[in-house]
Amino acid sequence: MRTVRLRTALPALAGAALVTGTLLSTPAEAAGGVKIHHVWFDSPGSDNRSTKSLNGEWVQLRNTGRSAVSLKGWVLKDASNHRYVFPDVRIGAGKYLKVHTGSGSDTASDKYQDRRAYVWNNDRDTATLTRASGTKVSSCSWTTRDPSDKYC
Ligand SMILES: [Ca+2]
Repeated sequence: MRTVRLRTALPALAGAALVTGTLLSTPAEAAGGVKIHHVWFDSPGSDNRSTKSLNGEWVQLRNTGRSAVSLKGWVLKDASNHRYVFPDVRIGAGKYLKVHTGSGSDTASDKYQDRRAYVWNNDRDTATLTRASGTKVSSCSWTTRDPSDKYC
């Protein structure tokens, strides 16, 4: 009985592997290469809500894939569901993108949430990145055991 099940399961597994292999070249699979790379959750100095201090708090994404990925509509959120929705921006293969909490002018490598309050808790929190569809792509958690920042 067991042998029969294995024999029938193997071709199915091989088929699944083939399908996965085929999908590797699609944009959906390439999107899997985007990760939360580094989070600076406790900005330097006192938390005085100055623009400089707010922007000293950031999340850096990295595209580890081999093709550019559009982040349009993707969401970066904390454990309390404070959400940042990405504009129509692409992250190139092997490139980094930093999302600052405070105000500023967006560039190719730096985006600004334009907030007047901190988002990433200093004691513990989780940053989560999802696609526009809501599918989770990456997350990063920290506690007071970590210093002011965390590599994920
Ligand atoms: Ca903070």
